[in-house]
Amino acid sequence: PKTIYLKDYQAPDYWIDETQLTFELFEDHALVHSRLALRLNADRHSENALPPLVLDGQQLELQKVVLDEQELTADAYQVDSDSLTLQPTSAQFELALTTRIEPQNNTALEGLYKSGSMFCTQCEAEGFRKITYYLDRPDVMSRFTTTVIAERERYPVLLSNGNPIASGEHEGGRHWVSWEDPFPKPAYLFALVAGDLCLLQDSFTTMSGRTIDLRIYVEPENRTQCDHAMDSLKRSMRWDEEVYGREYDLDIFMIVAVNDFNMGAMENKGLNIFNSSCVLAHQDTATDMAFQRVEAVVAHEYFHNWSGNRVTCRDWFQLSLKEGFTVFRDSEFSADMNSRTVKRIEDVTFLRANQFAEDAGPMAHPVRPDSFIEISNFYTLTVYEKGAEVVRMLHTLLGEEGFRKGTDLYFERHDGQAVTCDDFIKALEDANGADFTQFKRWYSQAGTPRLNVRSEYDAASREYRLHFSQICPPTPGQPEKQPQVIPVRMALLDRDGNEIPLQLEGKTLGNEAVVSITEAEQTLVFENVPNCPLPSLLRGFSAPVKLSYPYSRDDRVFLAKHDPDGFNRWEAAQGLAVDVLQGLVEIHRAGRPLNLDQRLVEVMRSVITDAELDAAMVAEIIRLPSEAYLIELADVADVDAIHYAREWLRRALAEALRDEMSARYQLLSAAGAGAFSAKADAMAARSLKNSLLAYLMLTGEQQVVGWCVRQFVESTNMTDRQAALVALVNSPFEQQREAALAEFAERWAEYPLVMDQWFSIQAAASQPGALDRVRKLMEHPLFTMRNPNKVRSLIGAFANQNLVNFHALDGSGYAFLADRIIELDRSNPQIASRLVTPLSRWRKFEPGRQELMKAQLARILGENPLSPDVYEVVSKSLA
Ligand code: LEU
Repeated sequence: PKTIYLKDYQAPDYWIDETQLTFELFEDHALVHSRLALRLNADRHSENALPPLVLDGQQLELQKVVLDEQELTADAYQVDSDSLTLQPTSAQFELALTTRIEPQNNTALEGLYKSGSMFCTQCEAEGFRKITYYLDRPDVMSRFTTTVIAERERYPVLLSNGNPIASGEHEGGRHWVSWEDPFPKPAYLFALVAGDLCLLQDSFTTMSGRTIDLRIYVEPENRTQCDHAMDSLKRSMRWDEEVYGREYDLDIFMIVAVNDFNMGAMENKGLNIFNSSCVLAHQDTATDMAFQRVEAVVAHEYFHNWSGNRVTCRDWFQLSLKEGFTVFRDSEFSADMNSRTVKRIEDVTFLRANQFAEDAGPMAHPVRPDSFIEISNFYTLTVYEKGAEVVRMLHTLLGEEGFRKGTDLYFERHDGQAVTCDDFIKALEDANGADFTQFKRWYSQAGTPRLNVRSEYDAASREYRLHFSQICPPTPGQPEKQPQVIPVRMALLDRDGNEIPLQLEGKTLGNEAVVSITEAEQTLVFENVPNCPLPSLLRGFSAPVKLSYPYSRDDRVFLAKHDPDGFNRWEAAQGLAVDVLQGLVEIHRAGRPLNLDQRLVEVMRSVITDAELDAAMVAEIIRLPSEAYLIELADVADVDAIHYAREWLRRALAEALRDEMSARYQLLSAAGAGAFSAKADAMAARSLKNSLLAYLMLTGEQQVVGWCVRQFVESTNMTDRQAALVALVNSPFEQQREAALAEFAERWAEYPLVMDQWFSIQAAASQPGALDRVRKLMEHPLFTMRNPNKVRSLIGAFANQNLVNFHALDGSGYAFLADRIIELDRSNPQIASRLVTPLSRWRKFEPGRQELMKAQLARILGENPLSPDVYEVVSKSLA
């Protein structure tokens, strides 16, 4: 496999101004006819020396090549496994091709494939080349017209990008529809759908008064589960007008839900295609978390219409240009729709447990990578989530208004273009007279910077000094790093928890300020500070760094109770819990008995009994840091000790706070017993109630088991029902557990997304014997390795969430995962490659486990054939 480098980027030799496609769909094959209007890229070549035309194409059967109405014989072009090459004779010409493909056999789910009985496409990043020969690169933007022809009976609905312009009947029960997309786009945004789908329809009036036809297409049985997605779409459209001034541009906007999909969803122009898990939501079948995910993903794909489609990426190294920006946009949307602080806590928790681990592992790469073998491997947490953090920092540095000026200029300047991350930054700079030269290191340097802070107070001069030092650890290919710009949102608190007005080097800054740390070592001197304060640093997680300040546990308790900033109150409580847990891990490893720090109990007690505090915040505060996060924080992680200590602490807290927890649980149960509501406060109440239930179940009291079973049986929504099931599955009450699992499976057998949950709850349950259970579940009639959601819910949940069992000392978890990766690589390399992640983290563990994990990686690497996808991740993991 070949490595591709950003530094080798060259503009294309030819442009494609027009692309006309005709698809003839049959059960055992499809014919793709294309007609391309090509033009020499005169900036790169002269008409006197026309370069050969090299079109990308894979797994295609080429049937016909016609150059300017002349059919070419086979000696006039060359075909290999990745391309079609021919020699043009003029600077402007038309090329017509016919290729034959077999969508029904496309198990990789890239290009044109079948999901159940429908045809659909997934072209990003490089799937279009599996449909027809083309310049399959994002800087080639073309106007597409598409005609789809299929049997009317089986495929009454025929969709593609843009607006429908004509339709008609053919002989033999076949029909056709033509679509025209007036906006030039790269091939990765192409989409086609053919199926027997039903429709939820609505409309939206844009800020300029245009009426947009909104459509969500799903399989008939899912028709009642689309309202939330439609509502989310309308709110997204309004939000993008209000916050970014962006109006929708076509007359119609469509979403299609498919069951077999490698990722979450895809922003194809005017025709978004979604994993059904990111569209369908009804209280009977979807949890509150699923509702929020649908809202976020619908928004994300919709926002891409501007940040991605109207302005797209020049090359795939710039992926974060559209993804980082769009994740930032969707997370701000979710923050505006729900609780801003809680959304931030969720995002930060996710980032620290997962992206930080990626940044510390063998696949660490900058937000804008320098090289890759397989671009599919770079749809990563770094490109998406860290990329969004980078945009968030720019927003923090420029402020709301300055940022908006910058994005206005960006959209105006680059509309219809394929651009780079540098162009984005340049627009922000130009609109604000800012200089982000140093800031851009966030795009080029991998790794999570550490920001160490010390303080000093001088009572005589009333000066308070904060000494900052930053260091970014080496990552593959980057042994040394330069200092980055780290915006620190902060305040200083007095002994009552009040903010002290900030005076920094002669300037008065207000009670809260954003200071930029730009040097490896830097000291800030605050003046007129009456008493030694306690700093509240990195509020709202204003930079994706690992902050360390020598807070004592008492300081953390104080901040958890008194910091006026909600995010940092949570952060202080988390920090306390991390500190307590890390202490317990050490005590357990030393073979000494564990004891409970009462300060943590008090913090928990005070929030559980605080009826004023947002219930969702309480739920966040009492949730202990995850095992994954504790592993990430450790130099060498002792998985068993971490699991033991965390479970011990959960039980100890449940016992210590039994009365408070059960009182609040019962109050919340009674209050939630009425009609279902999907409003934020109702969701918050369920979230807290269910966290409390999980704790209370650890006491092992019969009475609590009774509550749990009752909640399982009586609840009228999936959130409560599933929470009760999780609590039972993780309990020692075998009879109740098995009964609940059986009843659940029987009741929801017809609902694939609900059954995904059923699989994943069992795969993640940490009791011994989990691997046997997972193996048995693989035999379940509803399980299939062909459906990515099923693979994620069983294999993925086991390897990523069931850490004690996955890391079993005999290596059985590793061998099992390697077998699945090898098996999947033959049908779906993208999904196989994603499953490698847990094994790639071998450096985190002790030598025994390291050897076992490496042995499995080596076994995978020895497979022949091996996809470039899996090859890249495995070989880099072993390097
Ligand atoms: N662009 C998609 C997204 O919105 C990802 C794609 C690979 C399906 O995240």
